[in-house]
Amino acid sequence: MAPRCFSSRPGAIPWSYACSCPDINDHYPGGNYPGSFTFDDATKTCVDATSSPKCEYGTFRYNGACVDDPCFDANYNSPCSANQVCSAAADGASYTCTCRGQMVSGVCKINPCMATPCPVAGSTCSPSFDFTTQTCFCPEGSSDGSCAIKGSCTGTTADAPSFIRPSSGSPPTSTSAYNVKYKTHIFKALVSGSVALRVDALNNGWDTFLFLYNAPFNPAAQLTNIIIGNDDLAGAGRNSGFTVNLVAGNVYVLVVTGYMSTNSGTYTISSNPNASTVGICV
Ligand SMILES: [Ca+2]
Repeated sequence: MAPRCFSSRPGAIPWSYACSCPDINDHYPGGNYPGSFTFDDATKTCVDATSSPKCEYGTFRYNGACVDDPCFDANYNSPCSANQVCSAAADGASYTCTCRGQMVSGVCKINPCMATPCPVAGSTCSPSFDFTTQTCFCPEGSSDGSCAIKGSCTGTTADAPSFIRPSSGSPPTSTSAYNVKYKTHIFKALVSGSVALRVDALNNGWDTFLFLYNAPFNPAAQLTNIIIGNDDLAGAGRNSGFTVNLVAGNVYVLVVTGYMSTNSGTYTISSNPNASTVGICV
């Protein structure tokens, strides 16, 4: 292991830097290394001088000898993947990697709600299915515009991504043959009970399709968490809608899409009770 200054901070003398050594206990078995690494300015190394032999950081004592710390490679990098914690075996012969967050499709990811909590006290956080984004919901009655997505009840699918939409049903049990552009509207219900939801096309009467999911919605697992899907609401032409029982405090995702790939455009969402009462588009 090469000598190394692990972290530096401005020293008392201008243009000077003081070096410090990391704590080995974050990956030492049991988290209780019988020693302490300190920076030796003469040799520019982190050395455990509290006992014999004096092991240089990157090694640690085992049975009276210094053994290589398996949680470092030659460049002091961890052998584990991002967001994983390395734990060394007591004899330095092996190591284990543990995900600090949650495995998503075989990749260790940190819940964004843990990494970046919602900024407003009392708000609730909902991560996306793949842990790449989060949505903050304001405390009921809050008017802080930075807290929640203030989605308009109008939107467009024209510039949206596509997914293989499910078929209609309550709940739908199969996917369709159509790859269709979609837009999501995530909301936390403010009321419990029966709510009528619908979407109406605004331009050229394009053929809409509407789904409701329990959050989170995953376009690659489009039958997971699905509650209901509808093509044409009775009496509403080719517009879509349904009546569902919502539970106050639960987070839902409305997915506006079209019947087939050529069906996209602008739309408006409405509900009864009205959208602001239900918690949609607030
Ligand atoms: Ca339709």
